[in-house]
This record gives sequence, C-alpha cells and structure tokens, in this order.
Amino acid sequence: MSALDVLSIRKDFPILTQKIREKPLIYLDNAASSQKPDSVIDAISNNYRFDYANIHRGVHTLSQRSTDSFEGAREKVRVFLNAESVKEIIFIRGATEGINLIAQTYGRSNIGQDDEIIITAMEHHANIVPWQILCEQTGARLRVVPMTERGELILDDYRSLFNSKTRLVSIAHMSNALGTVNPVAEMIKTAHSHNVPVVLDGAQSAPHMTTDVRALDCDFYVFSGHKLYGPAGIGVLYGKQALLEAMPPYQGGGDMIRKVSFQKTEYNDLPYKFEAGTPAIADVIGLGAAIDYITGIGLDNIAAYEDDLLRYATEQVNQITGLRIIGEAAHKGAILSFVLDGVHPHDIGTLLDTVGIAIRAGHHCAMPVMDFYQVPATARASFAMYNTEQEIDVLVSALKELIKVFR
Ligand code: 7TS
Repeated sequence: MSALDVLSIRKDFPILTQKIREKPLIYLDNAASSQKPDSVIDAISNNYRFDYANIHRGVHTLSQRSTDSFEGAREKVRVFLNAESVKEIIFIRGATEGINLIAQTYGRSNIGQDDEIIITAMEHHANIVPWQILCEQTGARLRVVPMTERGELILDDYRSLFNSKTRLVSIAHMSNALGTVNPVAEMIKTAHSHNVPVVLDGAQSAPHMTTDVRALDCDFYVFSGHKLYGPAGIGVLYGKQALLEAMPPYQGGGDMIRKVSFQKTEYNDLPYKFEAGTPAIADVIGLGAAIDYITGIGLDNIAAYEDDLLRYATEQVNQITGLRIIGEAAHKGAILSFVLDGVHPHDIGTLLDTVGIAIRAGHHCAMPVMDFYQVPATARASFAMYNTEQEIDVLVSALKELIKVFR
C-alpha cells in the first residue's frame, strides 16, 4: 500500500468513529457524498460563532472578517484548479447548478436551431437534462458519444460526431456509475481543433485527482463541495474569463449589479456578475478548509492510495461467484459498481446496512448507463482516502454471507 497515514486521517473524521447497528461504520458511499474532517466542521462553526455577517457590503468588522475569509476561499479554489484569475471562480450550489448555469447563459446565447451539443453515454443526469431543456428551448440536438461494454468511450465515434453544427461538448471527467476516467485532455484537443468549447463535469474527479484547468485547457469546469470533504450546497463553476465576460447573467439580484435604475441595470464585474443574492458564506469558508485539508495530504498521494484500494477491492470481489462488475475501464477511479446473480441491488444495500456497511444501490442518476448494461440498478461501493483494506475484507465477507441467504 502507498504511503498515506490512514489511521491518522481517520481520526480527523468524527463521524467514522461511530457504530451502526453495533458494528463499526464502514462508509463506502463516497461517490454520493464524502464525510467531513474536523477542520471543515470547525471552519463553518467558527464563522457562525465568531465572524458571521453578510459579506461585501458592510463596513463593520464582522462583515470585513467574513468577506476576507470568503474571498480567501476563492483564492484557494483558484490555486486548487490552477485557474489564472479569481474572476474565473464562481460560487454556485454544486455541479448541477453549474451545468444549468452554462446551459442557460452560454447555451441560450450561442446555441440555436439545429445546432448540436455532444455529451457521452455515461453522463450523470445533471449533464444530460440541462442540455435537453436547452434543446427544447432552442431546437438544438444532443449527440451522444457511445461506449464499449467495458465502459470506455469510443473515441473514433466521438471524432466523427463533429460537424459545422457542433457548438459545445460537455463530458464527465470521471463517471459516477462506472468509475471510468475519460481521456479528457485528448477530447478537449479534438473539440478545440473544431473551435468547439468544452465543459468538464468534475463532480467525481475533483476529489480523486489533481485538476489543472489550464493544462487541460477546458473552457468550463464544475465541481461540488460535498464530494470533496466539504459542505453540501456549495460548489464551483470555473470558466475562461473571456467566455464568462461575454455571457449574460444567470440570475438577477444583489451582488451581481453595479448600478440599478428602472431604465437600465449595469452588471457587476466577474465573478460577482454570476453571484446574485447572499451566498452560502460559511459553506464557502468550509470549502476553503476542505481544500486546505486535501492539499495538506496531497491529491497525488490520495490518488495513489485509492488506486491500490480499488485494485485490492476488484481482486477480492472478482472471487465471488455470480458477481459481475459494471465498468471495467483500464483507467478507473475508486468506484466499484456491481450486480449479484439472484439478488436485487437494493437488497444488497439494505442487508449490508444491517452490518454497518454503507453502500449505494440504484441507478446513480445515470439511467442511460443502466439501460446500456440492461440492469435496473447496481450496487456501488465507492472509496475515499479514509477507507482501508480491512473494510474491504468486511465488505467481501458480508457479500459472501448475503449470497448464502439468497441461494
Ligand atoms: N456529475 C456527476 C458525475 C455526479 O456524480 C454528480 C452527483 C453530479 C454531477 C451532480 O452533483 P451535485 O452535487 O450537483 O448533486 N453524483 C451522485 C452520485 O453518484 N450519487 O449521488 C450523487
């Protein structure tokens, strides 16, 4: 196993010390949402205890303190993504809101009748439905990059989807249902060779690998705080400054204006143009603390450790007869989706909970992926930096016990 002091990391996550149904909690639902370290919980609580006030508008000390911490978190996000400027970092509720924002601002002003938007066969509903809404509004069409049985995109088909009508590509960096890490750098180059901008859905990838928006050269990137050991209800939209400057605002209200009269309103500069209304102040500060926590450990170390965990888990579950892994891409993040002969995934989830193991069972908001594999749902164990091989052993023996009950 790689060098990561997992026992000391586990001590930072208070929720992990509890028992569920008299068994130690084994939390393997990290792709849905990950748990929070003390430093994140404290950053939120300390803002409310000592510094809380509304930001940007106040001359008083508390408002200045909250504003400094809030804008400090924006700079942390900028460094985390290696964006050029804090003007490119917009706080939003999460990946879902980010994609909807792009669709309704960039999309509404640049995509029209008969234009085409490319997505892939493995997208989360959050990267399908906003584009379908845009298509209904504008008469544009969705084109879908197909994938192989292993869960890898077919890049020849991707390249052949481009034509003079292609206006945008929007793809998951990492699939939540399969774990596949897509070759996004190469896909972005292809799109740019046709002068087509690319949205990257980083909801799953951001917690598991280093993201460098400038090296990737993506035009937009979204992620959610809650999957990154940070608070729920806060996330980030990165956009290249020139694109954001040219886009109309998403919502109107406070903070996004410079001057309002009944005749005309002047919009504020970036990033505020896209931040209407009082934001989730303490949660932004909590997200900054989560980024400090992750960077303290190092995303490369986290990625190496989770790779080992995934490899170990894959070897172990492959020894269970009747278990089929859904998603066997060569390049995968720490997600193990599977089905078991004769046992419904929901029963797997419910029975594992009786021994303290939290996994997810369902369609994972990726119904087209379920249709592709012709399964109603999968069971999904998803790993984080605080999980251990011992926990995987407990999962595997619980699955073996469960099979005995059903067969
Ligand atoms: N994109 C991907 C790839 C995701 O996995 C998710 C959430 C989203 C977008 C939406 O993120 P949100 O924070 O705005 O909700 N995925 C999951 C999941 O796999 N189980 O629960 C949520």
